[in-house]
Amino acid sequence: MKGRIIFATGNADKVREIQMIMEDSGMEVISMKEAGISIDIEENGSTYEENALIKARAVARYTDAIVMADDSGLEVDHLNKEPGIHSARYLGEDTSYRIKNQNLIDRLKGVPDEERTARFVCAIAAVLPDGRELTTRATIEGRIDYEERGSHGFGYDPIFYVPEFHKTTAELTEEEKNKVSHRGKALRLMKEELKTL
Ligand code: ITT
Repeated sequence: MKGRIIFATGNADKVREIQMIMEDSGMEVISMKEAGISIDIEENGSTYEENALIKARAVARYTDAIVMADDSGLEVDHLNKEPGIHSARYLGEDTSYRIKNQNLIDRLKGVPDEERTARFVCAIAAVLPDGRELTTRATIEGRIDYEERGSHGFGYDPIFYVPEFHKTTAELTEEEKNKVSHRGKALRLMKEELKTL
C-alpha cells in the first residue's frame, strides 16, 4: 500500500517516533495538525484498542487518506496496572512528568525489584478509505526504576528500566527504543497487515 497516512495524535513525541518507525514503509506519515485537522477528541473507551479507534475514526471523517492512531500507556503491576489507559491524564494532563514519575517512584518505595514489574502497552488503529478498520497491540516488559535516568524519549521513559539493556528507555537511542518498544512492535505488525490488503 502506498500513499499518505494521517496520524490522529496531538502528541509530537509520538509523531517523531512513528515517522522513524514508518520510514521504510514507502508511506508518508503526517500528523493531524500538519493535515490541518484540529479537533478535540474525547477518549472515553475502556481499552487501548477502543481509544485508538475513537481517535482514528474522528479524524477519518475529515479525510480520504488512511488514518492511524496510537493509544498507549504504562501498566505498573504493583499498582493494579495503574495508570494504564489513563497514563496521559495521571495526576492531571498538565502535570509535569517529573512529578508523575516521582509520584510512581514514591508509591513503590520499599517494593523489591521483582515486584516492580511494569509494561508499556500500545494499540495502533487504522481506518482505511473504504471504511475497513484494523487494530494491533504490542508491549514491552520492564520495571519501575528507583530514580529518573536518561533524557531521550518522553513521558514515563526515564523511570522505565529494561533489564536486558540495563537502561531505562530514556537512556536508549531513538533507534534502539523503536526496535524493542511497544510502539515499534505494534506499528510493524500494522505495516505487515497493510501489506496483505
Ligand atoms: P494522543 O491521544 O493525542 O495520541 P496522548 O499523549 O494523550 O496523545 P495517550 O492517550 O495514548 O496519548 O496516552 C499515552 C501516555 O502514555 C503518554 O502521554 C505517556 O504518558 C505514556 N506513554 C505511552 N507511550 C510511551 C512511551 O513510549 N514512553 C513514555 N511514556 C509513554
